[in-house]
Amino acid sequence: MDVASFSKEIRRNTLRCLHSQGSGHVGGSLSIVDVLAVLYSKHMHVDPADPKKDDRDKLVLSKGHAGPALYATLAIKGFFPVEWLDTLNKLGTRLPSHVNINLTPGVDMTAGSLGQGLSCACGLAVADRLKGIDRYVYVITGDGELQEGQNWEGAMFAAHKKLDHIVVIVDSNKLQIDGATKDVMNVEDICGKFEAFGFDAQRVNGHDFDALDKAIVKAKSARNGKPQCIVMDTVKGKGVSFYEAMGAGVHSTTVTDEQYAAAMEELK
Ligand SMILES: Cc1ncc(C[n+]2csc(CCOP(=O)(O)OP(=O)(O)O)c2C)c(N)n1
Repeated sequence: MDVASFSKEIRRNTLRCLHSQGSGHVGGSLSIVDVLAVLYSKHMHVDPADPKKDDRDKLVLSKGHAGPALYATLAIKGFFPVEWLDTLNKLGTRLPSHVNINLTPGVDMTAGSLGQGLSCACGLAVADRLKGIDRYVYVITGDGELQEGQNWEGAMFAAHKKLDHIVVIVDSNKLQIDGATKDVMNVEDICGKFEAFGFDAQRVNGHDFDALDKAIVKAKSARNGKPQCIVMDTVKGKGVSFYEAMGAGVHSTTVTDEQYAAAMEELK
């Protein structure tokens, strides 16, 4: 499957997953679909048949509320049956709305309380160094999430420890729960901030597969003692016209039978 088809399948299955619950974090799930498609088709060294493989690359989905997009990706890759997508947040499910390392094959870190993912990645990366394991640790954060101070403690630590196998990917969809990130508490200049903390930083269109791929290749090949940051310009609700048009309201919204049918029509 090419990246564009993979991405479309992830979008369709993300909405399938959210539709099973009737509502959920639609906007921030859809905005990271394209980077998940690029990561899991070209970069993540993982084995669906052996999710805990020692030398696998790890992904910390710090914006853990976007679990449905990761679940869709992992299901398509074969980490678990796609039917699990119909159980989001139901009693006894393996797919809670926010990601949990103990429940879902392929999920490498629990998240949901925002702002902690980079710190978790630092712990994973230091452990790799102690154990002599060579891998990449990717972290996906939201732009609103960067308002949490713990991110910057993590950034300082990653740079100090020269954790150059950490790649932080910021989903800059410009919206959080309550409105535009620039109005709630401006986090720009994101690249400049990470650079000031000792990272290399790049900014790309988060829906351009080639640009994403090139940025990830560049980040992986740097290995210059600096942790890496990729800021993606994205659209919240990307891929479905009526979700894209909703503004901040798309953060957590409904996926009714009618909306699901209309979205599937757009994503044919
Ligand atoms: C510590 C913490 N505070 C508040 C929340 C509730 N919350 C969930 S998502 C969200 C908005 C996050 O905005 P952003 O990081 O921009 O996410 P995205 O737009 O990519 O979904 C908030 C405040 C939370 N999960 N954790």
